Amino acid sequence: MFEALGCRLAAVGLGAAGALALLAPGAYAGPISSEADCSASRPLTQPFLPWADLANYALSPDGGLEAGGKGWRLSGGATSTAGNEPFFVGGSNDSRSLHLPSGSSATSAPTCVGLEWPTIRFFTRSSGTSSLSSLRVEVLFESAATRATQSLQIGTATPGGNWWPTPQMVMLVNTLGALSEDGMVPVAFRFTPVATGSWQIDDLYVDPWRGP
Ligand SMILES: [Ca+2]
Repeated sequence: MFEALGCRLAAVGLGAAGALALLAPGAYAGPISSEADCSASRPLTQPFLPWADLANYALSPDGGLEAGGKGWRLSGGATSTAGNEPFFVGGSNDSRSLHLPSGSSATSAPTCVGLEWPTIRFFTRSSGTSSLSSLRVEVLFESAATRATQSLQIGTATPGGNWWPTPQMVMLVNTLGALSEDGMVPVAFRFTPVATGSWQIDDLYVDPWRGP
């Protein structure tokens, strides 16, 4: 079964790479790629081990908002706020998270992903939501041809009053790394509340797909 699933995922990945290649051929050159440091060292931890997720993850740049949202682009009232997710997976002294009121949007500091960096995972909680509410999650990347920023929705977080990790979200854009010289694609992640309610997110991690 796992072999079949693996083949299917590989087929999906290659299909996505082919489709996305039409959007972003060649080298990257735009605001996301100019701010992303693809050579930065990224220590690996297992932040989701308490939820039976054995994968190693790297924290996205200021993914825990402990630097006040350094490198993030915040609009519509999104702001770094006091209060950490209660599991303190990033460190026992962590004290901040990201507040996203209805009508706001936040784009993470740029980072780099490649074929071996397929998913992201983070923590959320929400309040004042309705059955129509959700948090839209997109990956942003650039077309070398036009330098325009492209977006692709990669997941949706569902409302919940208590802090909890999201499911892993497969970004697909990482497959474009196969087309670049260093194997990496500069990306950023955008979070947007849909319908009523406000959200908090914390500890945005990227999975480098390496075993524990
Ligand atoms: Ca934090």
